[in-house]
Amino acid sequence: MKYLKRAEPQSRQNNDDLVQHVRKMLVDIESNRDAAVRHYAETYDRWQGGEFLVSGDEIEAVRKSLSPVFKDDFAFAKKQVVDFAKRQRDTLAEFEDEFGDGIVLGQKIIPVENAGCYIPGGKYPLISAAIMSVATAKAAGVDYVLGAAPPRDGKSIYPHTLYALAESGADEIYAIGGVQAFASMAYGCVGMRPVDIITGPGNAYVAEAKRQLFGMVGIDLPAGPTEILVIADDSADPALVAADLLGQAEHGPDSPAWLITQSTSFGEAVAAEIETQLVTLPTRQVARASWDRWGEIMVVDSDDEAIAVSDRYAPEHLEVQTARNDYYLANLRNYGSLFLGEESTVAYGDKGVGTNHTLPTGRAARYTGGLWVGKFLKTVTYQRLTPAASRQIAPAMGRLCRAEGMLAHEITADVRAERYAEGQTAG
Ligand code: HSO
Ligand code: ZN
Repeated sequence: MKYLKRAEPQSRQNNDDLVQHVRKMLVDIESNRDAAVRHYAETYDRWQGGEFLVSGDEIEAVRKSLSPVFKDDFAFAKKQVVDFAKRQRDTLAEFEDEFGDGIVLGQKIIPVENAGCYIPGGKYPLISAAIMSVATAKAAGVDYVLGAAPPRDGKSIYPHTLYALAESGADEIYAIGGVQAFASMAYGCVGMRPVDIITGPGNAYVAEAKRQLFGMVGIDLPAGPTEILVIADDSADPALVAADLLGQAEHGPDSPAWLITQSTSFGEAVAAEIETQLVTLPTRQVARASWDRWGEIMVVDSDDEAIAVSDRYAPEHLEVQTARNDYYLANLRNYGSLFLGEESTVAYGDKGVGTNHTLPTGRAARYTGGLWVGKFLKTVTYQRLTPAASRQIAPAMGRLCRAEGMLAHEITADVRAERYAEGQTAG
């Protein structure tokens, strides 16, 4: 493999200060609860309101204020995501079966009871993020879904985001941002129910808060800066590939965009196209910074080498525009979501073609897929035995307990062997 363009070498960041800062906030909120939350909201969100809970009247007013076109577009995206999520849920099966005479084992799928879904403010209000988390949690059957988003101007949530949270099925919506939002959801502050799982992207502080709260509550994914990798050959259009790379580079100055191709001339054509498109791109400031710093163009010798390199990057989003897309689908291993052919593009996935847009970044695609109904569902198991089956397996189970020196465990098997001994009746 050779590089036509390579990312600038990155210096290792020491994030001890950030870790400590977040830890102090969480400890403070856990002990001082609403007073601490209010203090951080006033400091970081310039909060000037009273209640953090958004009223039904405010939601109704927003509903009336938005255009019918936006509402139709939103309804389309939500339907796509919900239909796909339900289809995924249908693949998860409960069962009960006999595993040996009289040994009945089963699996049940049970939704989490309470979920907290956060929508960040930041550079762009990610309206679609409400569908991806809230509507997915509801499709999983979560009883209570709390939506949270930071207030703009210290007062209210961006109207489109508020609408999106309400329409996606949030049971309650709170105008609160950052670490204090996640801590409140986990600890149950400012009137919130304490939730069982917290989801949603955010800045480095939010990511660290989720990491520290994990264990006490569940989390969706450790989502970092968004990434795109494109595998393309000479049959692809360099202008489309360049547009798709810049499409994700606009997210932030730390969003990498990578291209893998077997054709040097194609790679050069994409590089030239990117320069041309950057001249007129309205968000060029961000996209330019991220492309210059993180962008890469790699030339490989074969489809298999393209697959091997791509699997090493384990990209969040992977577009394949080649003459052999099915070969790639069959053989690629590590990615969050795959976009096959020039007709599909990451922005469709981002906004609502139907697949979830919360996906693994930073090579997490090696070990997990993205957010989906399954993240809000628990696969639990149960067992039931006849007296004869209990008697039958007791000796082996007991001996295994003893081999580990776990004698109280062994007794629980021994007493059953005795109780269900042939000729004895239970009771
Ligand atoms: N690409 C982001 C999601 C998004 N982009 C939503 C635009 N809107 C992470 O997958
Ligand atoms: Zn995006």
